[in-house]
Amino acid sequence: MPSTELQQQLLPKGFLWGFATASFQIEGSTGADGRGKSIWDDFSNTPGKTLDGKGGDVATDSYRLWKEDIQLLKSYGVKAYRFSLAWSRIIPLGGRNDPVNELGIKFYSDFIDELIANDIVPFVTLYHWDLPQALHDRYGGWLNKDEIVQDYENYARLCFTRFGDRVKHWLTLNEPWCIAVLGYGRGIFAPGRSSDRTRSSEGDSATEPWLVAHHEMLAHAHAVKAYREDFKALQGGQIGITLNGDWSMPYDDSPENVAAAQHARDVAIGTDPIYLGSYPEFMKEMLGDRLPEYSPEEWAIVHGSSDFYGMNTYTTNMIKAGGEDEFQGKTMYTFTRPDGTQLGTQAHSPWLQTYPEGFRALLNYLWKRYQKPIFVTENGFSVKDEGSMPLEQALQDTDRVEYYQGATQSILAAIHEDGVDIRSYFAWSLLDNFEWAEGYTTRFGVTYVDYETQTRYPKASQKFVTSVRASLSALSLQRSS
Ligand code: GBH
Repeated sequence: MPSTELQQQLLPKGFLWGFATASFQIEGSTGADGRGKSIWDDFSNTPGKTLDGKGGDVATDSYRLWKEDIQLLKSYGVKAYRFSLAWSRIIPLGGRNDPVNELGIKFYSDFIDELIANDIVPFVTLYHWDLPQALHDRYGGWLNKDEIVQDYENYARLCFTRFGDRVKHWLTLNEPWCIAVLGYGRGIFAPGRSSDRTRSSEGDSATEPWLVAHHEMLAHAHAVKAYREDFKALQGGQIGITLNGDWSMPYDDSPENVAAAQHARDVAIGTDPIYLGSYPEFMKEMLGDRLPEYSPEEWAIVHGSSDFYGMNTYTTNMIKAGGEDEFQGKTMYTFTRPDGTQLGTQAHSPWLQTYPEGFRALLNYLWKRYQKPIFVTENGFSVKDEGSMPLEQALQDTDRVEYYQGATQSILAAIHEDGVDIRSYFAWSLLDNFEWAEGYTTRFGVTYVDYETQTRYPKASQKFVTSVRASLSALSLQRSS
């Protein structure tokens, strides 16, 4: 192979690739070993809240099958595994004066040891949406700034103390936009608050999501401050936040739509406070006095509170100006081009189409705007109707293979042709699992889960991802030796 071509095949040294999951989506065993309820427990079992009426009581049964899951990861040859801790297993009632559950700590401690024994780097999310129910009941959870910031920091400190000798990669919060907007605005995720009274008897979609987002930023920033001041020197890890951010592309080149694409990004990927120390002008205009202000002391903690740029990204939207949806920056999203064709291959999830060029564009945008190393912490695809296919057919997940092919090319091009500093790639997900409001109807795994028997079957996409990564890593090794 000519050397330039070889060069383009390489992954940077130390690049972490693997799969991601989240506690509530896989663990099940919601009553085991002293775990307290999370806000998703009852919500997911409430009729009408999930598409198939199923909740997270069993999920992929991974609390019991954890050793099997680690063997699966091992057999896939991964370097790293991104998973989340269930706060209510560790502190069942959640608060800073509530009892700690040693059985919950032991579960995650053993899990981390077993990953390391199998040469898999643990990449840990502290919070992937499963707030202890007791904190919601006690003081309104994320709506209560003083309480949640202190309780979250206390929980984070406990995790650093008990796991930080072995965990060197921390994510504070997964997708704060989803927590705020889907949980307190659209009301489709727990705790399901919204102004829409057909959904919820309480809530105010005009104010609560922005308050929740503000409190999330502060909770995150206080946890990072605690880590940097009291743990980092000894433990030597990195800590940051991870955000959902899909690429937005103007629908056409009219000036309104070009401006709208930036507005969509300002709201959906609203990370300027953390990385630039200010709000985007557009958010100030759109929200006026509904946009919560940080005090100078708070700005000092929030600005710079992430060691890297953590990014979950799935798709690209074409953006038209107009409409009243503040959560999209008063723009309209579409996958239909002006000539009537579709942007890419439609997934089972209505919000998702394949468009690898958008992934590359997003990587470039983030690198130029924020100048931080990028950790891609989620990226994946749900094949249309996979949940209702016979097993043999579901295992031939060609659309997902093509999605990962495109993503791999985009990552390599961004690294080698565009000079973007990318440090990880985690495919979502290791397993089909509880897909929140969509229940089990939507499957994102590279491993098929038969929920009747909890048997795992590798799909074609797993074989693709594993073989492409294996050859890239082998080349990288040859080169560095
Ligand atoms: C991730 O979010 C989650 O981190 C993960 O837990 C989940 O399983 C995975 O995606 C697959 O869904 O039309 O207003 O309802 C991805 C980011 C942002 C994608 C919100 C869906 C729907 C917006 N998500 N989006 S809306």
